[in-house]
Amino acid sequence: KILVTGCLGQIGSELTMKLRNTYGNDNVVATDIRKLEGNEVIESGPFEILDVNDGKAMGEIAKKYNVDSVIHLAALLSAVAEAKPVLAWNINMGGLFNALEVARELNCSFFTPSSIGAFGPSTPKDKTPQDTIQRPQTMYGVTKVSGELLCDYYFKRFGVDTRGVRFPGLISYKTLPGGGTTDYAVDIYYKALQDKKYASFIGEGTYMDMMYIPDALDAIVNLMEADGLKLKHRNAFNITAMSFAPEHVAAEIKKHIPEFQMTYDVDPIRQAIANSWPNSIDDSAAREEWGFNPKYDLASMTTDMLEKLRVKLNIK
Ligand code: VAH
Repeated sequence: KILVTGCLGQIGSELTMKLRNTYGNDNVVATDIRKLEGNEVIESGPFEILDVNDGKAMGEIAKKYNVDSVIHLAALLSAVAEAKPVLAWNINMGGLFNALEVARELNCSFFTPSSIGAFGPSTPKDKTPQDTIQRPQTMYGVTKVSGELLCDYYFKRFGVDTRGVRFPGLISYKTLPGGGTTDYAVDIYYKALQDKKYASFIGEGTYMDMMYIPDALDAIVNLMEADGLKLKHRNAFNITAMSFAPEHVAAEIKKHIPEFQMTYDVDPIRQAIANSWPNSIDDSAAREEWGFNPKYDLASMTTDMLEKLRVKLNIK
């Protein structure tokens, strides 16, 4: 049985459905701090309200359902974390600590995502290595690199089977963008269909690694099912599917919506965050150690995103 925290977030809302389709509805216990009536995640299997800062409640839910795997997704993303750094530390680190303690007490396997945000300005920016300097200067990055170290500690000190990936920007259509720096690459698809124009808050020429959500979900399942004895790394693996800048997404969208107009209205805070992150990362360790192999590139992602959003937004 799998316990998922943050089940209504960008990753959680789609991962929970994939896990339920794969392992059976009743084998995935979805939790989040809020309840969205009628949401498919709430309706399709066990759901519990859970504030991840309440370690006691998390332990009680884990014991009630006798879980043997914890997928901890509840966290604040980079831009929100920069606006509320104390809250971000408390949720991102307090929640993680509680989830690791539950996994230790109940001998669960454990997954939590890190991010390209775990790298900082002194990290090599092009083809960022799996093992390299990590001195992020955002609160989000501080919690991500601290989280990686804490998860490695729980593996080495207590034998908890912890695994993680450093996600690039994730692009999906089921949830609205939630306070990330890479979320311009989600916003743009909505606005292209709704307004046929978009003012990007990230500047031209700003390269960041990105991935379409189906590849992200496959990566989590494949890593969790991998043979632990073959893993030389654990927290956390660099993974990426593509690296692009805003003008590249705009050009790809134009192939579908020729009248689409892109302008720039750069947000200095999120631009500064983006500038501190890599342009492209090297994911050879993930490919070698557990067969990571993404399917979507910018062209196929754009075709699918526009198709799915036309249905969601009821736009011809
Ligand atoms: C963010 N989407 O922008 C998240 C992610 C690599 C980016 O961490 O904060």
